[in-house]
Amino acid sequence: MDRQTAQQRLDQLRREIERHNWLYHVKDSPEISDAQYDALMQELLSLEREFPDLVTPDSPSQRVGGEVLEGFTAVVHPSPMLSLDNAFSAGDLRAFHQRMQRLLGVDPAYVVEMKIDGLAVAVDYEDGIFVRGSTRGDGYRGEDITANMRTIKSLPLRLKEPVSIRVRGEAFMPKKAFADLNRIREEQGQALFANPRNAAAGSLRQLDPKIAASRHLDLFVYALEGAEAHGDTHWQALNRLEELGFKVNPVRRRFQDIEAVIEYVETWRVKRSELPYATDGMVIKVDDLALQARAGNTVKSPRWAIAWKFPAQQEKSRILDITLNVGRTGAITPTAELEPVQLAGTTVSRASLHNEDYIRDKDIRIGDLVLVQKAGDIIPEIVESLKDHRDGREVIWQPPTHCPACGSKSVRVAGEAVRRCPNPSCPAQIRERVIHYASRGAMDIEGLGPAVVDALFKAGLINNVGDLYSVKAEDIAALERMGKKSAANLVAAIEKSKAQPLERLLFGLGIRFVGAKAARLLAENFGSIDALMAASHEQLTAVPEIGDTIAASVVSELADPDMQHLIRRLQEAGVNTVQEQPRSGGPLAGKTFVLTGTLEGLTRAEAQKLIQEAGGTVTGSVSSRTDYVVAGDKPGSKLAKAQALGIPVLDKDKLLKILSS
Ligand code: 3BD
Repeated sequence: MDRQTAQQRLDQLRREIERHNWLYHVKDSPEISDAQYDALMQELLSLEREFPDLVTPDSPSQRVGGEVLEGFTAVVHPSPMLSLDNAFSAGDLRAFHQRMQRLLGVDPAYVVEMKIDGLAVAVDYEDGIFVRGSTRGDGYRGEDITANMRTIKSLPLRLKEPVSIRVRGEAFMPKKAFADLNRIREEQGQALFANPRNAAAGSLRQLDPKIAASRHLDLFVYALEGAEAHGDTHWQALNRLEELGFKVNPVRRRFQDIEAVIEYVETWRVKRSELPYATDGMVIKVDDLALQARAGNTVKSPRWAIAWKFPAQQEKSRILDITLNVGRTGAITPTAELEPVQLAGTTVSRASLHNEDYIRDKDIRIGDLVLVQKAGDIIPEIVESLKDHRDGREVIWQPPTHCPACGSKSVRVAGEAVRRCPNPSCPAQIRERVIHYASRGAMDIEGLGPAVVDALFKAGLINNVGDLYSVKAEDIAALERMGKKSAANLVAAIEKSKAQPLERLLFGLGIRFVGAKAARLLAENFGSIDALMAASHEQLTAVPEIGDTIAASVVSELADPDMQHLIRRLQEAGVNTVQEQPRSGGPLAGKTFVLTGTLEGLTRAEAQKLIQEAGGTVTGSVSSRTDYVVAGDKPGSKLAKAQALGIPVLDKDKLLKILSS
């Protein structure tokens, strides 16, 4: 076949395959058999093998999963992906409606949609071709997951019209795909996903798109950015999205009356378990786009929409025992060991009881029949003891006088709810500290989870965090269930963690009250661990958002000889303890910014972070050395000064544009 004929045939095949794909995965009404579909696909693949330079990104052949990525690239959202306010009762919905009436001066019509319990994503099309998929991330910045999104069969790679649009939706794993996946993982001895949402999120975070392709993900879209260009209402936008080839949830209705909305969400509370996908509520949106604009947004969420959360599912179970856990800060937490029950799709056999006051206030006893629920449908908790079911054999639990791990006398500091083990060398605390150090948000050492940490302890290969960097591959390989390969991988992962940014190390050290955010602020403001160790209480509290509690904890823990010894050992091992300078290669490298006024949907700290991550510097006052002034609502004198000096002034949209360029 000559090139030109091949090109024509390829075009034809792609259109045809995508149409059948759409018929099958979106419309749910296939016109050809699987065998016929396969034959078309085989022809496409063989032609593309013959003419590899004619392969296009929107070819259905690209859905099977392309090359393995090295990592995900960050993407800045052109306009922030806001969150949703929550309503938990009919009363909350009525209050929402009254707010709308007051704000808008009319009785607005509402669109009600299912709230899919998946992962919020955005998809971009240029001239009708799918070009990018991204996660919501923190709303301002997400990750580029184009390759994984392409594997979702209901996602159109080419729209029915050549429009350039951004669409938001929820990627999810259907219940059946989730059950199948977990069954296979169980057979293969792999960790199970707790729920379909985690499974969907985990699948979209795979660097190998072939894995994502094997996970049978799906996508419902629910928002068209710049919908005004396509009609007057959200309802029209949804229909327009359907026309363009997207999968829009058919469970959607328009109402004039809030009482009818309440009735509708109530019917779905009961019926939702029949749906083939997990939902955590319904979303109520003002239909008219002009009214939406009039209602506007808060920094966090649009005022014109609200999520009605389905109440948590509850089951009864019995407390078989109350056991103790010692955390990395020595906190001794009681846990209820439960008779296993099925709850919202998973088996629950434990629930945290938090502390002794919680147990006493709820009068929870060993042997009690209890009501268990999943908060946010993930973490199980005990709602109450069913006291009518007691037969007198229940046992009142006594708080531990000693640490269950090391036997030290436990202490309860006045004003604190928890009881603690005061011994910093307590093996249970050290275990938790190592697990925390290696965890995702901290040094992110892949393969160093609780089971491996336990094995390393048991074999005497480590006694604390500081030992990690001298563990040898051959010693690990000698452990049970650890091959040569996984030992080498683990050592490589430990080695790689040496280069982690200072903020991760600070978080990983597990200083009390220093969470990920405080760690970042400290790293940015002090620049190195040595500088931080030399910092006084006053210097610490001079950092905005660092209060007395954090400052006191940092000063006292960093002054501890064991901590100082650990930090020295980490430095000697080559662990990075200084803050990386702003990326010199960033798009804003060398540029100085000043912020003034409030930016809609973006706090000052967030704007500053985005600029710094792009290599720019943010200063407090305008001078001739300022390159740009970013002005929001109610700008101060800085704007006037910028104008006087002829310094370019950006609004929020322009800033986001530069950042995403
Ligand atoms: C759904 C925002 C608006 C466009 C903002 C009104 C918060 C997750 O099915 N509409 C839906 C669904 C989610 C939505 C909007 N409509 N925002 C919607 C949504 N039918 N799940 N979400 N999101 C999506 C979020 N995600 C993670 C963390 C915080 N917020």
